[in-house]
Amino acid sequence: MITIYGNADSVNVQKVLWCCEEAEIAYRRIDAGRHFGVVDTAEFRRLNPNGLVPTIEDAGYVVWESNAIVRYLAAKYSSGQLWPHEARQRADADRWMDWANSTLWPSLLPLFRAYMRTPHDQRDYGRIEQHVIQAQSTMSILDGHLAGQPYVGGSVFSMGDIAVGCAAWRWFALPIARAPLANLERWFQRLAERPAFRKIVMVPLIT
Ligand SMILES: N[C@@H](CCC(=O)N[C@@H](CS)C(=O)NCC(=O)O)C(=O)O
Repeated sequence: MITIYGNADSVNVQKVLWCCEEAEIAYRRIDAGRHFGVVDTAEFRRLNPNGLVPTIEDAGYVVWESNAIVRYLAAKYSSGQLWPHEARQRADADRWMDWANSTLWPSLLPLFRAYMRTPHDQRDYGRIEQHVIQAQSTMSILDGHLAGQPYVGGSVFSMGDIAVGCAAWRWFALPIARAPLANLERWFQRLAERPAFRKIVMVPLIT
């Protein structure tokens, strides 16, 4: 049984929870981060000096950084499935995982904050519009990639879809006007057919 520290509505924690559900890894989750606190305690900082979630413990072994956790769990518990064996197939999934953290989420976060983390009467809709344009441009990169293949890493579902899919849900769930991106929408529908995605990720966004 692994222990996952983190609040269930965090985009990064959801990657780990979704991975566990897909790979049928037994886990318990301890609320931490945001209003739950915990991350600033000395005990937690000994696990993760950054004071961030997700952080996991697997029989005394600690991992933090959501994508590193997903890679670790996929390699250990889902080798040949979530974790592609062939080096190039793995790199295909891997680079989109890094892209999710380096490019996709940073382009969605300002929009997410301006909408979900801002009270209704304080929202700046002009600024939100600018954030939507920026995010749309990033999503169109993913759309172009998905023109030639059904999943982020190639022909099968993999850890690559997990890292990207959690952010993509925010894009589709926000009540904003989006220009159509057919390949992206088809991929998202494929994810939405997965019970684990619906259970962990497709939950209402909370402020
Ligand atoms: N690069 C890190 C980012 C982790 C991160 O920023 N986590 C946020 C939640 S999504 C956090 O712990 N924030 C502090 C808090 O919630 O108190 C990862 O991918 O795990």
